Amino acid sequence: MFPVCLFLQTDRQKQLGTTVISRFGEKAERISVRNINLPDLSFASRINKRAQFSLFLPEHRQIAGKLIQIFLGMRNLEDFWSCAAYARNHFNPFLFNYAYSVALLHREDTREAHLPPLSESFPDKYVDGSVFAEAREEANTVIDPQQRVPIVIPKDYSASDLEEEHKVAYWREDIGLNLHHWHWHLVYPFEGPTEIVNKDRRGELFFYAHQQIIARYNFERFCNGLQRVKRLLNFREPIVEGYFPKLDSLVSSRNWPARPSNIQLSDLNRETEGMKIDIQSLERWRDRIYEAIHSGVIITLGGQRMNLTEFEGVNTLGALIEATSTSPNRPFYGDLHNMGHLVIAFAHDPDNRHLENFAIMGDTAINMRDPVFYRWHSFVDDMFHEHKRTLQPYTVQQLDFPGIQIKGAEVNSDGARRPNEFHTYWQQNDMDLSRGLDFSPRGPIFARFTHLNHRPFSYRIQVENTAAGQREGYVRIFMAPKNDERGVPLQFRDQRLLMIELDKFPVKLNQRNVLIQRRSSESSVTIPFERTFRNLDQNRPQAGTAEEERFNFCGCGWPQNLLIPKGTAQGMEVQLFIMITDYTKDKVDQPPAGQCGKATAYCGLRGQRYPDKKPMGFPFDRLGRQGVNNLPSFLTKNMFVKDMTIRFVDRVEGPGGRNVTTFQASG
Ligand code: CUO
Repeated sequence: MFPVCLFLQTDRQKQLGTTVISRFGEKAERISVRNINLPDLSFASRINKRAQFSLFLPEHRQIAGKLIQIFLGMRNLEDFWSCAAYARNHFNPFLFNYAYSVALLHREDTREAHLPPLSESFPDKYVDGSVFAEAREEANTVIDPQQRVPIVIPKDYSASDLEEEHKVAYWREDIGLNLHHWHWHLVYPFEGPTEIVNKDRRGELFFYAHQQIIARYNFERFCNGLQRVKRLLNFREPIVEGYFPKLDSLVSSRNWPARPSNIQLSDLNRETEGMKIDIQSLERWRDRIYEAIHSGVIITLGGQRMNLTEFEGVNTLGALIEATSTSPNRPFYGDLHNMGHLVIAFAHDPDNRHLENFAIMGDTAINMRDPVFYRWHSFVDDMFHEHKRTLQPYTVQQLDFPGIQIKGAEVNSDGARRPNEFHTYWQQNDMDLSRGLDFSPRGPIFARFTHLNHRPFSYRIQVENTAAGQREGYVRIFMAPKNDERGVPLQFRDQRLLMIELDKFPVKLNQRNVLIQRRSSESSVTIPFERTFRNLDQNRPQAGTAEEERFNFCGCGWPQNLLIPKGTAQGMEVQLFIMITDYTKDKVDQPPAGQCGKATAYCGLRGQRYPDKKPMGFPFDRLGRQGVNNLPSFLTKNMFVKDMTIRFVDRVEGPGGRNVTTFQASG
């Protein structure tokens, strides 16, 4: 058993040698902490205990990187716990939580550790702030905790329909979505020991994971009658989209600031955070990166020329744009993506005259709630596409799988009368706030939230193999809207950027006619709802059992409930795209994936290489070859397109009982 939340039981003067509690609600466990000689951790106290923590702030990032290095360097588990217990008691809780979580995910001896979702430790980052006053009231009421009624969070609490952008707030504010993004950045820290920063194709995955966020967001916008998000290319133009998060903080001394509509970005000069950055610097870095893309050459720190090659180029660009500590030349190309987050996050108080904190754009745990996140990331995304547009389109030979032809495909949603329809609806679920409150209630206190969901479904794909011998195929499934904002069929050059990955898996093609069947729950993109919210499940298997092993939390993965966009009440027209490539060419030889090997598409594989040799986003990462104007003209025999609809029913399905956390597992 690994302590996930470390709570020192005794007072802080006793420091080490005391007892640590790992708390899972009622199931508290005591773990002895050894007396050890601690390394010098005083650097970590530079971040005030009550301050918000941001990975985008260079000072915070460096301190976190150092702390991670120390946690990873502890010789054995006991020493690691002892060191972590000290850090938990002495330093900023967000800093501690981040560094400890990254260490748990990367230490060999904590491979099986359970990492609780951040929504459990810090529920104030995920639910309407007004809930906590009610929670306090509930806690003070003398009733049996089992009889408590969940506090219902209204579906629309952050804005009204007067604000157009609010139409997609249900998606931006989805708890599982934000947890996925937080977890992605835990798996891929941009500062720390090189071996955990410089993972296999990390820069490329930064591009792809965020490209898919933008593609999915635009898809969702189409479902709600909105246009594609506009990239924030001009840093001096007012930002039309405002955002008022309604999040209170139980830990820090300030609540999350809002950003009014039409705010203008300004140069930052904030002594408190040691931040001095001009808009002009962002512009200079932007222009230098575009120049590198157009010339195909990067100038390294040592002054050498480095080509942006066909397959490695995107990875190098990722390190350069994000920017990670492995950027080939940070002084010259700067820290564009991270600093952009900060300049936007401080737009309401750039010189600290109001002593205000950064807004949620500065926190990877919650910044996907804010519309401006997508404007910024569309800009970042387009830089990668600009590079991809310089590459030769894939030839028919590169796309085809000779002898393999897809003859037909069908999707069946559970309980649906007709094939080829996805069905979406609202679902309610309860989350227990009690473990993350700043007081100790007796028993659980549930908040009930509403999220999008869809009926589970399955694919049936008919394949013909006319080649001699056995073949192994890699099935790639994507989906995109059929029409643009005006209802006009999308051109290939636009539709490819809206393609969202739904699944990818190997198959054996041993006979002439093969029927492939696959459930939505098997998707290589998602993790199940229960895993996103592990501790919401009261039926969680007993600790230490083999059953629990299977239930292990590996929280990086797109939330299953958002696998399918919302669609429309009339039935939105979409196109399902299926392709089979030669698995013997795409396969990466490595040991089979372990517990966390499911949601690999956006998260990669823990401790292993990305399990697909093709460029991420293939075959839609490049422009179409000559003559390809639309999806049908792009197809080779090993591809297939099926027109489908996504039908949304405006009905809320409840969790089914008071204080009972049940899951309508979505696929
Ligand atoms: Cu994930 Cu900007 O990289 O928030």
